[in-house]
Amino acid sequence: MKDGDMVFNRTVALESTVIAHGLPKPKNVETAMELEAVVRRHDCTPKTIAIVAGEVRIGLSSEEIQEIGTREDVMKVGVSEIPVAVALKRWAATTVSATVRLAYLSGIKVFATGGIGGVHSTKDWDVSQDLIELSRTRMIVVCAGPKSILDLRSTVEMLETFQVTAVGYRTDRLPAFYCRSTSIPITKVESVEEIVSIFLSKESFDLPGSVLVFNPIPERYEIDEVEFKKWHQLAEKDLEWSNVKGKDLTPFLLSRLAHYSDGRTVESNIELLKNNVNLACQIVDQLSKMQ
Ligand code: PSU
Ligand code: MN
Repeated sequence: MKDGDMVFNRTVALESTVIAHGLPKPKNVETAMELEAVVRRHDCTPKTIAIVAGEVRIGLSSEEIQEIGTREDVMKVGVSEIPVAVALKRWAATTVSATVRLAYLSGIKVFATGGIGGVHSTKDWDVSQDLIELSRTRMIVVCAGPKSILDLRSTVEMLETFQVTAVGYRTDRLPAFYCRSTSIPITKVESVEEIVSIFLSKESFDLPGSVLVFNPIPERYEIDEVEFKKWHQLAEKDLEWSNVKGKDLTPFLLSRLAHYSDGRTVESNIELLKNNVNLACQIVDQLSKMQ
């Protein structure tokens, strides 16, 4: 990382996997630009993180956002693959785990994303690196829950096992990405002041790991659970027939869901991202007041 990449206050980190592998073209690039614009409207600085031809970038230019959203050879990297992308001089989109680590290394404290990875419900072992990274690295991470395609109970249990401090923003039930709520209980916080207090308390005890904030999708973009289940089952059927595994699993399921829902899941995904970026900016504001 270059010296100029060191940033501290009023910065919100954004990930790039959602651009390169999570959303369909051309909505992916439009969304990435829009998220940065939302951050700027709050008088904060957006830093979309990725690896450009082997170079870690804390903050992409508009041209680079365009390129990462259109190139066909963009890797999807968690923390473990950062060195591979760098050494082999590849273009790479960073997942939650890689984004959290690189953001932390450059002094950023707040990161907004859509959904975190977690425990997949496939019969083969498939647990996202995101969970381990959240247990290791100090960051306030705003998300709309684990993706609804995951085993949600196991994901929450795993977060607990890994000592990740997780809270629900104005909800005591785990939100699950497209759905505002599930039957899984979580600790509720009422305000950004509480979120920042929890983060500062964690720091004072020298506890590593992130404060993970679950922010439910805005009501009008929520997808009905029964309807979602229908699309999800169809997507899982397609998965059975395909040979898709590992890293390609999430992008595959997301694109099948987009297909069966006629774009509804994509619209919801974009809106929950904006909603999370908004909350992240409020947290940055509060953090600068309380630090
Ligand atoms: N949730 C989405 N879209 C995404 C992701 C999550 O709705 O694109 C990405 C995030 O970058 C997350 C990653 O960190 O998927 C998790 O991938 P895996 O399950 O392969 O660890
Ligand atoms: Mn995986």
